[in-house]
Amino acid sequence: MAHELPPLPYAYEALEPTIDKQTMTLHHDMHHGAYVKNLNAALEKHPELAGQSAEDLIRDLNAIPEDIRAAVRNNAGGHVNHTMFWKIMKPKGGGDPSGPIAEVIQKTFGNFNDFKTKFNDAGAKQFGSGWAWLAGKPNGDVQIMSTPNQDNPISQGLYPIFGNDVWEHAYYLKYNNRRPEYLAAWWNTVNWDEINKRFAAFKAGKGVHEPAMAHR
Ligand code: MN3
Repeated sequence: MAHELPPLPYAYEALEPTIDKQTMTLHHDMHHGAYVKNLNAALEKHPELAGQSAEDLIRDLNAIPEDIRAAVRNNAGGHVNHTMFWKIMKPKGGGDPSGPIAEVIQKTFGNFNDFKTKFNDAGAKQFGSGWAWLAGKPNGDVQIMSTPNQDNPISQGLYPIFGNDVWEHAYYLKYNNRRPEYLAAWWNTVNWDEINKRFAAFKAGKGVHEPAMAHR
């Protein structure tokens, strides 16, 4: 079965003023759309992989045939990352976290402001394109990290609780080269309910299968 571009769960302009309509339109329809299209094109060469979820494909990249490994890494990665990204944002989002994610942030980083500073720093220092993450470790702890390109913590045996896209395509129209300004403003879009759902899945030991996407 072919991978599909999920619809944006709100209007293109819904995250304004933090993220503008044109950026959201291009980012979802063109960039995410291209990852899905290119992933399906790569998989046509290896129909034996057709039944695997995008998460499964990037979980063990060494298991992917070498002739499509880079394409799967970039495009299944891009598909997984953006499918998460749209859902962990929402109109009128932001504010302080609550529930279990607030507790683990306080326990691990001291307080929310220090956590945000460290997370934004990881995003600002990621050279070129990539992502900043809060990732879950196999022992149940969490850590801040960054990845280049469309790499996802799944490929390192970690759980992607949430991440922010620091590719220029995510912010350049509005913020130009001011990535730190975008990183600081982005918290106004965050959907803590969705992040708490992902954190609960991590804590429940559900691995990195997203219920909506796993099909095995
Ligand atoms: Mn992107």
